[in-house]
Amino acid sequence: MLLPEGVVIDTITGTVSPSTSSYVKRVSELRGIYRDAAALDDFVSCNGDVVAYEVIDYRKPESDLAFGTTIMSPGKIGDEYFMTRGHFHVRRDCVELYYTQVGHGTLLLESRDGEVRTVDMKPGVCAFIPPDWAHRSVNTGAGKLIFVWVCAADAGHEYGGILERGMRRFVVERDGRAELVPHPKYPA
Ligand code: M6P
Ligand code: ZN
Repeated sequence: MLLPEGVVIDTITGTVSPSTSSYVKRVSELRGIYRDAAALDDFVSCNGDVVAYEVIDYRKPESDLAFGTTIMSPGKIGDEYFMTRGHFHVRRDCVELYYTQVGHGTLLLESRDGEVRTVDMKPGVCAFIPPDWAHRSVNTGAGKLIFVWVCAADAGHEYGGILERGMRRFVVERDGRAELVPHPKYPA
């Protein structure tokens, strides 16, 4: 039987206690998502293969909800900010919530038919991710971006399309500010 439990999410570091699993993604593992592969190689030779983000899960067998945190380092590959891979959910009826605790970012969303939206990520904002919208978090701030996510435990991640063709916008730094730039394959 599942028992009630108070799970502590540290308001500063984003650690989850107790958690059930976690993983990190290092810059070198994210090669395919950045438009400038040479900038990625330069980054790794100058800074080492640093952790771009960490995902910590609380998920219990028999529970239909999962939650956890994502802790994103600040950084850029060329002019593109550190970001997650981006995915649709395999289950097309599943929503997800992202509640930002620390930092500043852009949540980039894209529907199956190519509509693009963003939600500003800053402390106190709970982003609603509707069913069947791809989502990618981009850390546009100078420090860590930490958010709590909640979704159906069996939502599943669909990465293929995004990885192959990219999202329709890049989030880049221009004159010290985050700006959206259309992907050349998909003019705005
Ligand atoms: C959020 C959630 C996770 C996801 C993670 C990283 O924390 O949506 O389910 O895995 O972001 O995003 P991605 O898997 O796209 O790299
Ligand atoms: Zn998701």
